[in-house]
Amino acid sequence: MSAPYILYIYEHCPFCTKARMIFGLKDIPYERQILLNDDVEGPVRMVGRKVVPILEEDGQFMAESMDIVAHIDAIGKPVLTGKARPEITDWLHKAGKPLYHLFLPRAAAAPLPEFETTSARAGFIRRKEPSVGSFSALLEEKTDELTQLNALLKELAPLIQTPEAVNGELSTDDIHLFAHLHSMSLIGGVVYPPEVEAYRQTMAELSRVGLFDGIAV
Ligand SMILES: N[C@@H](CCC(=O)N[C@@H](CS)C(=O)NCC(=O)O)C(=O)O
Repeated sequence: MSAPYILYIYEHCPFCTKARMIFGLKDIPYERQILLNDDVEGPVRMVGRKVVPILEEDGQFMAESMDIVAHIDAIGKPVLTGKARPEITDWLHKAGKPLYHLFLPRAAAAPLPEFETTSARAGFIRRKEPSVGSFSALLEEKTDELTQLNALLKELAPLIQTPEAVNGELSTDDIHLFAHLHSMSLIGGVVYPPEVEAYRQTMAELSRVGLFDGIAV
């Protein structure tokens, strides 16, 4: 019998990482369907707009990563039982800008299935470039933002309470934090303090979402 859950994603999409994580953390099987980045018709037919992640369950469709996380976590015994901490929210907020400036041009060039066709890759560049500036310029000027990110990772290290859960007990902070670290793994030259390294490796294993380390540039 096929898995009752189908998750439609792009591999680079941080919101999709969040939705994928809860299945791994709960050990619930699901089928992963990677859409082409310029497939508009598919998501529109499912949820009325071009967006991922989308969860399909019994012919019903659900969008919104954290709704999917809450929905799957509510099956049986929830695992995200810990409290969120404002320090983590603040850190995620601070890291967001340098992260996405470094991440987007690399995602646009990465060998990912959602960019398998030329039109899918070109469409991504056309839509995303205006929000951050020329991807080729960003790739050349990386030093400043890389320095910022490495400094932020030093600030993150003492906030990590255990490698299995940033606040000691799994919470939505782990979903948001690992999604950031997963995107970051596409960026070469990032220096992970030991606590952050242990956390991202452990979380990759627990959530069964592989890091991009092998294709980082
Ligand atoms: N609030 C949504 C945001 C999802 C989202 O923005 N997904 C991006 C991909 S990372 C998307 O589908 N954007 C439309 C596009 O790529 O055209 C969620 O949390 O699921």
